[in-house]
Amino acid sequence: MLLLHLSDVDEAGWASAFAEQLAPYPVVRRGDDFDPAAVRYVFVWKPTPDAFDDLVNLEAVLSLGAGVDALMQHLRLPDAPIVRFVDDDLSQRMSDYVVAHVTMHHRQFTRFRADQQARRWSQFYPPAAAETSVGIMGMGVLGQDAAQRLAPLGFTLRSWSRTPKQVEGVTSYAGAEALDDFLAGTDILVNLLPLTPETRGILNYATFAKLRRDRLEGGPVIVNAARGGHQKEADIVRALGDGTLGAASLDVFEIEPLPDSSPLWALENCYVTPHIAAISTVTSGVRYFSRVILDAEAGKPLVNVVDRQRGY
Ligand code: NDP
Ligand code: OXD
Repeated sequence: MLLLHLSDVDEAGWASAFAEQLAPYPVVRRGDDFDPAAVRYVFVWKPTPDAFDDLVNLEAVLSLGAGVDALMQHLRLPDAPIVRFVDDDLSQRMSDYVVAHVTMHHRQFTRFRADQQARRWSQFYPPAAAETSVGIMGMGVLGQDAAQRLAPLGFTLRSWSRTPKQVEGVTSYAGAEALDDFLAGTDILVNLLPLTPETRGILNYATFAKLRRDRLEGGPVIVNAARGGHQKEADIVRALGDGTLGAASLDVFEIEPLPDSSPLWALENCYVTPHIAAISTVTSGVRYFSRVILDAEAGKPLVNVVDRQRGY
């Protein structure tokens, strides 16, 4: 039996799509009348504290989110494997966001917008893409997809991950000891890390001060589409104000929704989006997790299982 436990999304819509795809496999929602011991899979998003109570025969916890940081903090998380969402549709959506913001900053959107508003004809030529270095923090599923889509645009690419990566056209930096070298050659820093104790707060003033400063007019840029916990917003405000950063694109925030009182809303060189960079759609989510369930029921191993030790 599959149990759905989804908050803040259309649980009924997901349930009927799963029921149709998996029939005759039983699919229930938390308000339904069912035997908790019969539940083999629980599909969750923002689970409540009692979400896993009495689910004593779980094969797997299925996470609607690609990021499992909040789930890992659940106080009564069962010992079952956690399968996270990994899907081409999600990757494409995230790469759309990354490419849009990288090219916007490379082509000096903030400057030319200000010139337009001032009716100022000021010819300025941004550096060529090849002269502009995009550094991707987190070279997993999403980071690699973004790199593959940025490469044909001609950017110079580098990545930073826990372990070294061999991706054509991307210079790999790995481990905490390589972070400073990675930052020193980066003009546009794209964050696609998972949120773990090691990565929390990594987008801070000291990090920004280590980015390359001689390439982009106005200063280096950050693009954060991963988690708000990665960034220190007070440091971003300070860095945008004193020129340590030229601009920032932020899709995620320390507190979501971003409070009305946040200074980020009003900064001309800060581009705020409300955690919409990429969404797990019903179509892609049901297709992916139905395959996970049917394969597991057929005795095949689970895929994309979270390593609890690493936290992602
Ligand atoms: P993956 O697990 O596939 O990739 C994570 C990458 O980060 C890996 O390359 C890993 O290194 C690297 N990494 C992890 N810890 C460290 C560390 N301490 N130091 C250096 N590198 C590290 O994740 P995804 O690409 O699928 O997703 C990334 C994140 O994107 C998610 O966790 C989620 O928070 C966020 N996200 C945001 C969305 C949005 O709408 N804003 C939508 C979807 C996801 P290694 O390869 O060596 O293990
Ligand atoms: C995710 C997200 O982790 O939407 O999938 O943030």
